[in-house]
Parts: sequence; C-alpha cells; structure tokens
Amino acid sequence: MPPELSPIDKAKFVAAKRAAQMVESGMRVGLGTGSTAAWLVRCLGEMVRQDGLHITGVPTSTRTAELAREVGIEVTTLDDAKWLDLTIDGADEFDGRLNLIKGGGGALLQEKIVATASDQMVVIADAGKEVETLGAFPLPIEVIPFGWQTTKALVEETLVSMDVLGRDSTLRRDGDAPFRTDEGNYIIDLHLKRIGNAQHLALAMNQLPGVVENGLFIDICDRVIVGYGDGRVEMR
Ligand code: ABF
Repeated sequence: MPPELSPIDKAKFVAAKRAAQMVESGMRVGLGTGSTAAWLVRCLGEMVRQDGLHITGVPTSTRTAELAREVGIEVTTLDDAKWLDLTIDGADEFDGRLNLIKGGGGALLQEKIVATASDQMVVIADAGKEVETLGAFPLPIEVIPFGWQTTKALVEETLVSMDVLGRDSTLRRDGDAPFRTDEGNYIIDLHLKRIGNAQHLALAMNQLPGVVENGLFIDICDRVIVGYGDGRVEMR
C-alpha cells in the first residue's frame, strides 16, 4: 500500500486492490473512471509490469485511457473487444439493491455502455458511498447541446410527477463554459435529495428528446467492494 494515504484514499485503494485480484490473464476488462477506478488501473498496471498479467483494457473515458497506457495496460476499443469479461468502476452512491448513481466525473454514458457490455460489473467504493436511498448526490443527465435549455425545462417539468424531494437542476460548468463530456455533450445535474422510484425516473428521463443518458445504473451492478479507512474491505 502506498505510504501516507488519507483514510478516504486508503479506503479507495483497498477496494481497488481487492477488485484487481478478480482480474486474470486473457480477460477483456472495462476500466472505470474516477479516483477509485484510477487506483484500480494503477494496481492492474503493477500486475502487468511485475506479475506478467496480460489483459486488454477498454477505458470508459479519455483520462482513464491515458492512465492505462501510462501504466502499461494494453488498451483497445469496445468495438474491437466486442464483449467484456469484467468491468470495474467507481460510483457516487450505491443502495441496498446495488443500484447506483454515477456520472459525478461526467463519464456516465461510456461507463453505462461498457458496464452493460460485460459479463460482470463490479463497483469499487469507499464506505461513504453507501446509502439507504439514492438521491443525495445530484443525478447527472447527459444532454446534447442543441436546445439544452428546452431540454432542461422539460426535465424539470417531468420531475413534477416524479417521487423525488427536490426538483432543482443546474447546468454543470467547467469554469465559465459548460462542462463537455468526451462526446461533447452537456451535463445537467438534478438536485433530487431523495429518489423514491429510481427505475421509473430513469425511464422517464430517457424518454425526453435531447436527453442522451442518465446516471442511474439500475440492475447493472453485480457486486460492490466497499473499502474502509482502517483498511477493511467488505462485499455487498
Ligand atoms: C465514476 O466514478 C463516476 O461515475 C463516478 O462519479 C465516480 C466516482 O468517483 P470517485 O471514485 O472519484 O469517488 O465512475
């Protein structure tokens, strides 16, 4: 374990390290995005360099692709890999049914495509991500830039009939400009506080013209590896 890790980073590291032990030579592996997934990529890179692990990685963002190449992991595209044995990724929240909120890092679209193109999807997370009910973390919605303000208004109008506590939404910014995803789309963050019916909300959001994808991962995650600041790891 790297020296001098803060408790939160130690929690992320131990979860990532445990997940890396699930990876075997010959696997096609989806590589997640975010700081916890970055620990996974570093762990796998060490296994490639020191233990001769041979895997093909499919990254879920350009920044993960850059890190994977940097640590020596062979990177390919999902189109070339076609199907994956295992995807390991982070999350912003997970509940008792292993439903997730993802997209805090803005990579939810590629993450969801890669996760659903995998035999197994494993989330690695620090214990602070575990919630009773999803929604305290703002739910990211990816929208195309064309007519985004109309789309935002449609989203808010749709929320009126949803089982949620809050209904405010904000365009995610990157300094003075709108944040852009790897596909050049915008992100609208929904401040819902509590999501009563995640399945219903996810379906309603993706029906709206202009909405590309939402950050609710329903019935996609197979297992969560939870890391704690004292170095413990638990499975959900
Ligand atoms: C990524 O992991 C995103 O979907 C999610 O926002 C992020 C969690 O970030 P971190 O691991 O840095 O807490 O997959």
